[in-house]
Formats: sequence, structure tokens, C-alpha cells
Amino acid sequence: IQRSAATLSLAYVWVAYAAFGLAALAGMLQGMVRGGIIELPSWTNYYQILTAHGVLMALIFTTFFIVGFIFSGVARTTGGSLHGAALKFGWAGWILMVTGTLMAVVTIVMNEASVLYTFYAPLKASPYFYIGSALLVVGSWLAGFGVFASYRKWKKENPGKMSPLFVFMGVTTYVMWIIATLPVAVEVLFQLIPWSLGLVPTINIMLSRTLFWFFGHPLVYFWLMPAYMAWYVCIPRIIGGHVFSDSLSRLAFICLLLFSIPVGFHHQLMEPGISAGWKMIHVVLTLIVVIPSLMTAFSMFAVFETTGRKKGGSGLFGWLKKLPWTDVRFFAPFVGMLFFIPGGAGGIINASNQINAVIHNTIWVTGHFHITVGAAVALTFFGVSFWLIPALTGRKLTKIANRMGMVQTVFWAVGMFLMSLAMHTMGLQGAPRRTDYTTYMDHPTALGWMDYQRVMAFGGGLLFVSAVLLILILLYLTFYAPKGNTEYPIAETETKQEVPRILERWPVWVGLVAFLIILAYGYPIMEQIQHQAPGSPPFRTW
Ligand code: HAS
Repeated sequence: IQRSAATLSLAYVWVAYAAFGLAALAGMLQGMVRGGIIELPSWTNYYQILTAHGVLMALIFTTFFIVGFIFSGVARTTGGSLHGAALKFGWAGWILMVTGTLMAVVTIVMNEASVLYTFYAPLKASPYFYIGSALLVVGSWLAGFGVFASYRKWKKENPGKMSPLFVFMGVTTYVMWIIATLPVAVEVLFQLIPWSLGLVPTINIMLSRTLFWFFGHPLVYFWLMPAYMAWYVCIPRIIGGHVFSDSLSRLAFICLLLFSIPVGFHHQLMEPGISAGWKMIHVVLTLIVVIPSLMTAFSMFAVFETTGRKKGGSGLFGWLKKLPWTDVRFFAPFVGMLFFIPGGAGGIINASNQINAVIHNTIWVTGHFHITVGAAVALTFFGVSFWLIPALTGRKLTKIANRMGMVQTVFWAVGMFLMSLAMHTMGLQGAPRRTDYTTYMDHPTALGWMDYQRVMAFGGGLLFVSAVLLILILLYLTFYAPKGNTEYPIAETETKQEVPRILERWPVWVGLVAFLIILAYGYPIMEQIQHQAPGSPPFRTW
């Protein structure tokens, strides 16, 4: 990869890890507070730290890493460089995103934005928090336009050819992201900012929550799709195999594009103001969006088995032994995949209307998203970073870094396992999410949760140790590892495969997305505007 593209990608990846480090510290503190192990000094509070953790980890770490990773992969698979316009868009996006991040972080530090990462009204933050979030989103759009510029250039130079698989997946991810962020932009620009500036006294809460989840669910796929890009395109090369099926991989991404947006009501199943029929439509579409993940599981099993067998593995499970278990580039994402099996099953449980009544707003949900984004996605991003950073800095992934990476992965996995198991168990016993330490006046049920809360805090401690270790390894790979070449692994199919052209006809897919969105959201949103409640009284958090 040419230096200009490598520097841009690295600039994104390192902001991601700076946010990750702070977020990990906030995460550990908040686990210990909730577990009753420590008390915070009076100048801060649990909700401030919870907001810092959620915003920095779920919004800043992920978005910066994803943008940096996609830029690097697009450069790698389109001849080693980025189009001039892509670089310009990329840097402009970086500046906006960093500015937005700083604005959000400063307001959180000043305790003027303790509104959690979902910033639900009527919790109200300083207008600078919302403006910062808007800049983050607009910056990511610019990055997306940069990827589109490189894609168009490649298409022009290669008329009639299907784009490289990585590029196709990157473009699909951004198309989905740009469409999905429009509703949250509307919520922030037309509801939250005027309200927090005091220009309007109240806002339509129901509408603001609907617009948030219109974006909030596809947001989780924005995290997942780049992890899938690594699974489909990079992992097969790392283990010495091939992409299982080019068409299947592209089809899975098209399904994610189509079905990840019109499903937001599965986060609002317990809310009034949306009738059961519309919720039912969203639940059905949610169960459809599970299918591309099942296709991915099938594909990954196929890649692992065929590669293992080619390397001499025999019998029902003998091929498993032939996988490179001591290579952290494979091991970390693989552990992530294992977490995603219960993570996906938990998602299906959540989406089922009646069972949602049991788990909604309990700490089960927190357990669910720690094993999906916090394990499946995060471990994949770590696994990618171990080769991406040295590939970008022109250094070597040394044996010692690899070994330390394995240790770091084990710490993360054990920490996450303990923490999320405790969360799921407590959740089923009714423990609410998003609460400070409390024994509910020594109520026996709440006292029964306390041991789990301590396990949660212990898991959080292991995660923090793992995070520190990770940052040390990545610093070493950026500045101190010996100079040399580290491969940017991109796999190909074993034989040339014909891919149906329709998969790359964007107007068809964008048209279908628009149709599904209008079907799922058009009428309910119209109803929410028409019959809006008087509005909730504003509640300042500072
Ligand atoms: Fe979720 C809540 C439903 C996936 C993240 N989810 C959340 C929240 C977050 C989140 C952050 O329906 C909380 C939001 C908040 O703050 O309130 N989720 C689903 C469903 C899926 C799903 C149906 N979620 C994710 C992913 C996330 C994520 C992915 C982040 C990246 N989720 C819900 C619902 C709620 C919810 C409700 C609201 C709950 C409430 O009431 O508040 C599906 O997409 C899951 C499909 C996945 C699979 C798994 C496939 C398995 C694979 C691994 C294969 C393993 C291999 C290993 C190959 C079906 C691909 C090989 C092994 C060998 C041994 C060889």
C-alpha cells in the first residue's frame, strides 16, 4: 500500500485505539462501581462514566477503526493506492470526525452530556454534544464518498468487470451506513439541537426514539459488516485457503444492506405508540436479517473444513487440528466467531416479541451486546490490527508480538465470558440495565444479584488488563518492531467463479431498500407525527 493511503488509514486506526484505551478504563471503573467494589469521588458519577464508555467504545472506536480498515483494504485491492479524491475526502472526514469526537468528549468530561450512548430524550445534553455527534456522522459520510471515488475509478479502468470482493463489501457497507444515518441526522438536527438550544420547549419523544432505532439497528451491522469482510476475505488467506464462494459472499452483503434497516422496532417492542401489527412486520424482517449471518457461518465452516482437509486433516473433525491455532491473526477472530454463536442465538431470543418482555431493559441486553460487538466484532478488529498496523508501518509482526497477542486474546475471552455470563444470568432474574450500585433497600431479590455483579466486575478487570496489553502490543508494532514486510492478506476463490451481474446493480438494491423502509416505517412515522403526544418536559443533565 502506498504511503499516502497507509498514513490515512493509520491516522484513523490510532484515533480508534486512543478512544478504545479511555473507554476500557471507563468500562472497568463502571463495572467496579456497579459491583459495589469501589465508590467514585463526588466530582464524577456512574452515568457520566457509563456515557464515556458507551460513546467512546461503541461509537468512536468502532467508526474510526472501520473507516481506516476499509480505506486500507480498498487501496490494497485496487492497485495499492487511493484515488486523489478519496485521499482528500478521507482527510476531510478525519478532521470532522476528530473535531466531533473532541466536542463530545469535552461535554461528557464536563458532565454536560451524561445521556448514555443512545442519547434518548428526555435526557438532555449540551448542544455541543449533539453537534459533535453530527460532525462524526458527516465525517464518516465524507470517508464513504472517498471509497466511492476509488470504486468509480476502478470501474472506469476495468469496464465490465465485477469489482474486487473487498471493495464491493466496503461499498455495500457505506451505502447501508449513509442511508441508515439519515434518520439520526434528522433527529439530531431537527429535534435534539433546537431543543437543547432552548429554541423549542418540548419534542416528540416517540418520534425521536423511532428515528434513533431506525439508525440504531443498522449501526450494529455497520460494526458487523467490516468484521465479516475480514472473515470472508482475509481469514481464508491467513489459514492458507480460499474464498468459499464469491457470489454467496456478495449476496450475504446485499441481504444485510436490504434487511438491516427496516427492523428498528425490535428495540421498541415494549413501547406504546406503535401498534402490534407494525412491530410484527419488523420482527419478521429481523428474522430475515439473521439469514445472511447463517450464510456467513456456513461459509466459514466450509472454508475451515476444506482448508483443513487439504492440509491432510481427515475424519469427522481431524481437519480442525490443521488450522493455525498459534497464529493470532486467525486465533483472535476465531474466538470472536465462537462468541457470535450464543450472541446470534441471544439476538433471536431478543427479537421474539413475548420473550423480549422478559429481557427488555434488563442487563441481559448488555450481556448480548458485549458478546456480539464486544467480542465477535472487537476480537476480529484486534486480530486484524495485529497484521494491519505492521503492514501499514512497514514493520514485522514478530513472534513475541504474536505470542503476546494470543495471551491478550485469552484475557479478553475469559473476561468477556465471565462478565457476559453474569450479565445474562442476572438479566433473566430481572436485574435492570443502566443502574448505579443499589441493593434496592436490601430487597432479597436484589441481594441475590450481588455475587453476579462481583463476577461482572472481575471480568471487567480482566478486560482492562487485556486492553492495556493490546495497546502496548500495537504501540510496539507501530514504532518499535523490526522493519520488514507483513502481508495484507486478501484471499481469492480457488477457481474463477462467474458472479451474477445483478449483484452489482446498485439502483436495484437501493430502490429495494427504499421500498422496504417506506413499507416498514412510512405509516408508523406519519402516525407518530400526526398523533404526537404533548411532549415530555425537558430534563437537564447538568
Ligand atoms: Fe442485537 C439489542 C436482536 C445481532 C448489538 N443488539 C442490541 C443492542 C446492541 C446489539 C448494541 O430483537 C443494545 C441496544 C441498546 O442499547 O438498547 N441482534 C439481534 C438479532 C441479531 C443481533 C436478531 N446485535 C447483533 C449484532 C450486534 C448487536 C451483530 C453488534 C455487532 N439485539 C436484538 C434485539 C435487541 C438487540 C431484539 C433489543 C433488545 C431489547 O429489548 O432492548 C442477529 O443479527 C444475530 C444473527 C447472528 C447469528 C449468528 C451466526 C454465527 C456466526 C458464527 C459462526 C461461527 C463459526 C465458528 C464459523 C445467527 C456467523 C466455527 C466454529 C468451529 C468449531 C469450527
